[in-house]
Amino acid sequence: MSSTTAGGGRGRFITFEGGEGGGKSTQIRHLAAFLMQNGHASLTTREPGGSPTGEKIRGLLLDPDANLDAMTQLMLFCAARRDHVVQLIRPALAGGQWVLCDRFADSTRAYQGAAGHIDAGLVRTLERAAIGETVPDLTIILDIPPETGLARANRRRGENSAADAFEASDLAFHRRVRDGYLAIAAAEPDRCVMVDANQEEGAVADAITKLCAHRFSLRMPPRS
Ligand code: T5A
Repeated sequence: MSSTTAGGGRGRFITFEGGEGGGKSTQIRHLAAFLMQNGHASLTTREPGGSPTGEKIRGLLLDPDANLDAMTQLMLFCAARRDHVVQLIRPALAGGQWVLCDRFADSTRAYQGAAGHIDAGLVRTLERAAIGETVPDLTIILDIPPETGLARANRRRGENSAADAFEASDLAFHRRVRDGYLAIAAAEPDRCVMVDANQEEGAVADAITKLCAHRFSLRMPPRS
């Protein structure tokens, strides 16, 4: 978690979503810098995790040896999310910070719901219990073919460390994750915007900068 302290006004909640290796962490760094140029303090956080208890639950969820079924994962993700929302996200928004979150409730819809075959109604019921009214103002879905995203994630991890419990899932699972995100974007076009993540890092950053400038009436950086 990292935080900047300049700026003021009402906080906004922006989540980054998508399959493995889409570049969420990379793009959050670019957006935080752009927001700072506009005088907005931002808090960067992630799921699973974000709060001290959430980070402990993260350890359980990503352990490749834990062999958790999708229902157990669902409950743990929602418990971790509830703590994260209560302990960190709501206080930051109330204090005027912009919160940039690497994954949030849509990950559960896509991974445990669409890919893990858990009933969508149950997923949504637990989502409401976990987040209440704390719904993102904007969700940026970084769309990338799973083969490309997994290759990026593998390269970053290197050959000597093991894939986590989700990276190790088969390609069919990751295709269902992508389909899940496409369905979310189609169902909630006001909140969710798909961005093509299969392009050079700077091009993705430009697309997100323009999108946020337009959505939140921010000043674009001067052309270099
Ligand atoms: N999960 C999570 C669920 O199943 N349900 C849930 O409810 C939640 C919240 C979390 C796992 O948990 C699952 C989903 C995940 O499998 P994680 O370790 O937090 O796992 O990892 P991810 O969120 O999947 O994120 P990644 O670390 O895989 O990737 P990012 O953040 O999307 O990508 P990033 O920025 O780290 O970039 C990856 C690599 O690609 C390069 C970067 O330099 C880096 O090496 N890169 C690019 N290369 C080429 N072109 C570009 N445009 C690039 N952008 C970045």
